[in-house]
Amino acid sequence: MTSAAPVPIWLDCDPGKCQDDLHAIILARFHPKLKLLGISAVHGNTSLPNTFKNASRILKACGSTDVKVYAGAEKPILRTPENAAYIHGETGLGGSDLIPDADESIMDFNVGGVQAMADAIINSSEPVVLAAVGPLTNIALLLLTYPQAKKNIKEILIMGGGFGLGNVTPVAEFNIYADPEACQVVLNSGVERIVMVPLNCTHQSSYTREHQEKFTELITPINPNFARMINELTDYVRQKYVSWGLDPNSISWHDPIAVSHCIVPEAFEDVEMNVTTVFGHGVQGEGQTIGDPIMRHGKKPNCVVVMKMKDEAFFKEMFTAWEIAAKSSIL
Ligand SMILES: [Ca+2]
Repeated sequence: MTSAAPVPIWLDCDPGKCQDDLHAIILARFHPKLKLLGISAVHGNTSLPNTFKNASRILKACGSTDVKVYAGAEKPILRTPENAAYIHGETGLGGSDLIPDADESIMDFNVGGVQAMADAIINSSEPVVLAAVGPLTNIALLLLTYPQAKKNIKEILIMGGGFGLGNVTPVAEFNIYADPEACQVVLNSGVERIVMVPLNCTHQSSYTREHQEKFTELITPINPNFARMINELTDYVRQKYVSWGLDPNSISWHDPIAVSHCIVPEAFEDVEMNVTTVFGHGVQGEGQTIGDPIMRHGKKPNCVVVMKMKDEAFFKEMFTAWEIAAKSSIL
């Protein structure tokens, strides 16, 4: 019996201080059910020059040289970037001296991230999963500039939003809050399938110390330096959680959880909704996502919102990718 061909995926991300983009890159690049076409970086967790470099550093550490990284938007559509505090030197990918410097041979300086994404989607022989795990600026620009790409998008898979909860304000999640206008453009785009994986879902998963012990046991014999790098980066995040007043034993790897939805959709519970974003600068609740599952006043669903997940199903796929990345790693 032959297994199905891997699904083409494009990853738009903002690798920086929370490390979850790193694991999304590992999952998208190494999971056998996916074929990563390229990565576009966007402003977000840190400045664009940093997210662009960080994506290449992660691929380099994992021994991947055949997937290119492109730079997308450095700013949100109508507002200043959220990362201003991080532009002065801090790369946003701290905690381990094993992570290599940026590799310019896998960074494309000639083609912009939005154009590269459009080319990859339009030229793909199979519809592409477009996974967005940072602010949605690049995705909005893609849909406005290259509407012909829409018909070859299998789904837009978004890590973002929160329904009744947030992580920047009581009601707004970071990726949406950083560019709510872009989110509304995406929701209005008419793309047939948009899947939103909000905090309500990702908070149901924790990378506990027990998971980390299992990681160390499994990955160290394959590649001790790779295991050490990931553990050092994880410990750095656990310290950040303490400084933010959060439980360091309950890290949520939000971004790879969203990516895993296209690998094991059966591990998630999806609800069709009409979703809108509160946009406009300085308005009450800006960046909030509002979901209407009842579709009042004749509204149509424009989004699948993922409200529940099976934690262990996600980690099974993540461990598969970690093992393959550890074997491939140059560390
Ligand atoms: Ca991210």
